[in-house]
Amino acid sequence: MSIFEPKKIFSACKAILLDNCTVTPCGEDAETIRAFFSDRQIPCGADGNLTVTSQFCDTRELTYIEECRRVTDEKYILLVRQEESGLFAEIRHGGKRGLFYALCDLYRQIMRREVCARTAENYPLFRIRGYIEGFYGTPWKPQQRTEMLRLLAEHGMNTYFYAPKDDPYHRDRWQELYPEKELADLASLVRFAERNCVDFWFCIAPGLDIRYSDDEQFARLAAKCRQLFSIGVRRFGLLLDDIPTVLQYPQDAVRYAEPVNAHIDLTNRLFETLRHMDAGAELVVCPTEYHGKADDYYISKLGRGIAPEIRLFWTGRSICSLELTVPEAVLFGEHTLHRPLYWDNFPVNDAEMVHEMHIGYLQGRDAQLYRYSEGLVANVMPQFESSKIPLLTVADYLWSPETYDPLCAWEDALDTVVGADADTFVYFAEHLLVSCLQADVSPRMVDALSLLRGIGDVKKIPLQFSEYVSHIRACCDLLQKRKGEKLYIELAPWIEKFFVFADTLFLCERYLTEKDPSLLSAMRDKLRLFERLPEVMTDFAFRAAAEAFIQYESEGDPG
Ligand code: LTM
Repeated sequence: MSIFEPKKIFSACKAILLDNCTVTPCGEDAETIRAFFSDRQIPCGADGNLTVTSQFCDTRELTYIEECRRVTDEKYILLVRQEESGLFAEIRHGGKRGLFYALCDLYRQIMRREVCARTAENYPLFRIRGYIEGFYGTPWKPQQRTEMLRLLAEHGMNTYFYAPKDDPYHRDRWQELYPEKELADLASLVRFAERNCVDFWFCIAPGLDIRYSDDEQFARLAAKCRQLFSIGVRRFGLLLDDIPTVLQYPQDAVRYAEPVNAHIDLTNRLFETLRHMDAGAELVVCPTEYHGKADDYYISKLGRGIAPEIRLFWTGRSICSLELTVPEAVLFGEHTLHRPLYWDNFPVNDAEMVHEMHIGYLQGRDAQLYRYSEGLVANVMPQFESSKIPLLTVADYLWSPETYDPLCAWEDALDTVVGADADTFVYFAEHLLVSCLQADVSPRMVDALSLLRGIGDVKKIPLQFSEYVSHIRACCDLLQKRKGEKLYIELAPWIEKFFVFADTLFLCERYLTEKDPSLLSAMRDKLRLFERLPEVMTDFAFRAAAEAFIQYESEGDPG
């Protein structure tokens, strides 16, 4: 269910068309309302056709989430009513974020040119909802970062972790301060995040070469954090993933004996230093053993050794986990004395996954996980445009995990990213569902191809097959037409392979009417080309069906 589906509805919805919206901001947050809509190119003025007013309500109803048993500033009630004098939206909120999300809700309705006159309450269930730029590969550009941040903030995410493995100042050259330009870019991102109610976490990864026992090196780490502190960062991540699993220097071995002791000491010292800079500073640590059963020596000891306020990242049972479950989260809590903050390695597609393109949907995360974890941040793909699709589904899950429907969320995400052509695009996208979460093939394709075996008489070409092929043809036309656009440029290698798949189907369709054996051999050539291309698609089901067809038609059914 989309984040805009309220948790409670107090009155039935009456849809009201709203063209050429001009907002008249009123009430105690009038300036915030004006800034919000002006930022999004919705005109604001005294004689608008939508009056928006708001009020902070410091009550249980608006500052407490019963399901999570926690206080929040993210809840709101949106009342929209039509009067003779025009349309009125009244927001009651439990704090800054509640107001922001109510405005996002209204903004989406304005963009659809149809507002819903009703009274409804809404709030998110996970506390930390976000994404981490934590992949190996070319980091996103500053302008891409702000674009993604705005999109996901408008879909209810409240957290962004800056952790690009290939930003040299994040990892390889962690000891060096950021040069002026890079620092200025980060500073504007920090400000942008603040304006969009997103917590910005800066991560540093010194573990490749740090001498844990060396005070001078620690001073450099502190100086680097102080530099980020100077541009407004108050939340930090200490990433100790993908580093040597043994102590590299004799001084460290003498002082700590084992890596976990060095990690505990470094984490606690950094936390203390940050808290000296600002009593509200926060720290999360990513352990070297960041996945598994949660009861191993290293993670249990690390969790118990670090201050309780420090958060602990965890990717689940595996690096890229098929499932994240409540019993595992509980076990993690029991052994580490921390609730896991999930670093979810979906949709990331770096390292051995570079030939996969994860534009599918999140699934396999328990509906009740919000009760047993600190939250979840999804690691993104280097392909920025494509990442939007799965991330929007993550946003939906994190807001309403109990009613999350992966396929509905995916449909919404495709609508948002692809637009009016989403229904056609999906014929391509459903071939890219292979990831750590699933090995699904396109059910539509499997159904269509399963009809091919032993068709014989031309008149009996199954309608379902012809229909499927015409959808694929429309989809190829779309991919061809939009090939110059950013999303399609990123997807080009997979699109090329999809064209080979499509060509094979087109040949097959022709063969069914013409029965020309040369078409079978052309199909065979296409299949060989398809096999050679490294991009991961729903290869197996397709190849198996196509090969069986060619064999049957050339030699008759061996069975
Ligand atoms: O997952 C973690 C904690 N670290 C790295 C990520 O940076 C990387 O993107 C993912 C996926 O390859 N795997 C990791 O080990």
